[in-house]
Amino acid sequence: MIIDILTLFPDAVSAVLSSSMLERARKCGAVEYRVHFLRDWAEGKHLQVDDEAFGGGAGMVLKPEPLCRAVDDLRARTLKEGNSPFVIFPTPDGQPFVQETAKALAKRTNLILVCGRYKGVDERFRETRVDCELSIGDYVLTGGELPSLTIVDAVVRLLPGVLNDFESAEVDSFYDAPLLDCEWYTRPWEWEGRTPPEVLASGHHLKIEEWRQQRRIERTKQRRPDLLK
Ligand code: 6GU
Repeated sequence: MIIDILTLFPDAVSAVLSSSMLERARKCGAVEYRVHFLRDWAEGKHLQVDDEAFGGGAGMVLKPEPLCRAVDDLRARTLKEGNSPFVIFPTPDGQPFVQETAKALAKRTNLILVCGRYKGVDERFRETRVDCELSIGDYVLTGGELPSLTIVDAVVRLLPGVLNDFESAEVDSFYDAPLLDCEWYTRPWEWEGRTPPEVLASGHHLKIEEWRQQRRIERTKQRRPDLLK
């Protein structure tokens, strides 16, 4: 998979991509990241990418021309490579980004993520260049960088070869049933007078799996009853 990210903060985005699991995924060849500076598509002496909102109020709004030119260039490059790009615009008024969304996006060959700014991106860019608008939750962030990186992380870890068997995505909370995960423990067996449930020391794998599944259901009932409806 190739992921293009268009942003006004390329260094911040690249710093996150070159750390942790996302970097490991790149090194193992599962993904390639291409980070682009929106200002490279700006014109004029001041390389202006935003302007005041028509009608006043709000703050500055990202102008449509640099955004559209940039996405057109990134799209053209992807098409020339023989692939079709999918343009995502993270925004608090988008569709909820959930595990099912991540699974669907993981099947694509090319994603283009456009990091906007809260309150404002010219609506004509959204109408004409964007395939999908996604929100990562009901709260407001200052820009689309963290949501874009959140989406990238959730998608990349689903790509073949990124996780080992132990980390395997198939057993995650939410992977096929929307359940929370069970409790996990490691050494020492006793810590501050507290010990894990005895079944975990039984060596009886079937019983252990039954217990874990029961705990997933129980924890979901207690913590997120909305998921069971
Ligand atoms: Cl996608 N963008 C911003 N700026 N804020 C958000 C969001 C996205 N999702 C939740 N809050």
